[in-house]
Amino acid sequence: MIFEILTIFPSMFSSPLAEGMVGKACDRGLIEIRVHNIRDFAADRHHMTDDRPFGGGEGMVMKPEPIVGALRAIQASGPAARSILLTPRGRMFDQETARQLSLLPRLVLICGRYEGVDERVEQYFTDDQISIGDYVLTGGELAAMVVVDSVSRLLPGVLGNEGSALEDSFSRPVLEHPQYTRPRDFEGLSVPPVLLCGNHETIRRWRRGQALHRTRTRRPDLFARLDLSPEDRKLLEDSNFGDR
Ligand code: 9D3
Repeated sequence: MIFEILTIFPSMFSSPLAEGMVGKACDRGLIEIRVHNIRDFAADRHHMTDDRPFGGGEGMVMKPEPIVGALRAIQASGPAARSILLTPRGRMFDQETARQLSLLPRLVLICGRYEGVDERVEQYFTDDQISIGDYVLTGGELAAMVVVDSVSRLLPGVLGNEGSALEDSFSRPVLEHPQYTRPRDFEGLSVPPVLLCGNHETIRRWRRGQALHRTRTRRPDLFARLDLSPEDRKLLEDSNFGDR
């Protein structure tokens, strides 16, 4: 899959996308991340990418010409690409959107800065608008990295373990059970003895109970939508969750 990123801060993308699983996926040619500087597509003498808002008001707005110029250059350079504007006014990004995007051959991510992008870009030159959550960032760059990261790990061959992407929470709407590793005693804090008992069925039930309990207390919104099995109900009733 090819990601085409439009930004006025290209260097923001070098390290985060060069490390870990995404970096490995680039090395192995499973994904390609092409970062384009919007400033390179500004035709004026000063390579201006922003200007004052018509009608007055605080801050600056990103000009349409450089962004649309970059979009046209990208569209001419290969197969049709879906273009998405990262904006606080977009629909909220979620795992289902990540899954849908992972089916595309090429994706353009446009990162806004300042107060935003000229409305005509959003309306006439992008296919979709996405926000990553209800909090205020300084621009779309971090949001674009979130999209690249979450979409990349869904692509065939990117995760070592092909099954684990499907198993993650938010694919199934239940939070994960707690995890422990060595040492068995960390500064007087012990590992739940059930995990050392060796009975896989007992461990499976304990984990399921923990996962359901956590979902109920931390994410009541997800819990309300769960379709609980008779065993699930029994686990929630019978277990003693020493609540923190
Ligand atoms: C005063 C109104 N602000 C909207 C909440 C203006 C504004 C703030 C921050 C306009 C743009 C930005 C920069 N943010 C993004 O470009 C952005 C974003 C975000 O701030 N939160 C969550 N997702 C995203 S995606 C792009």
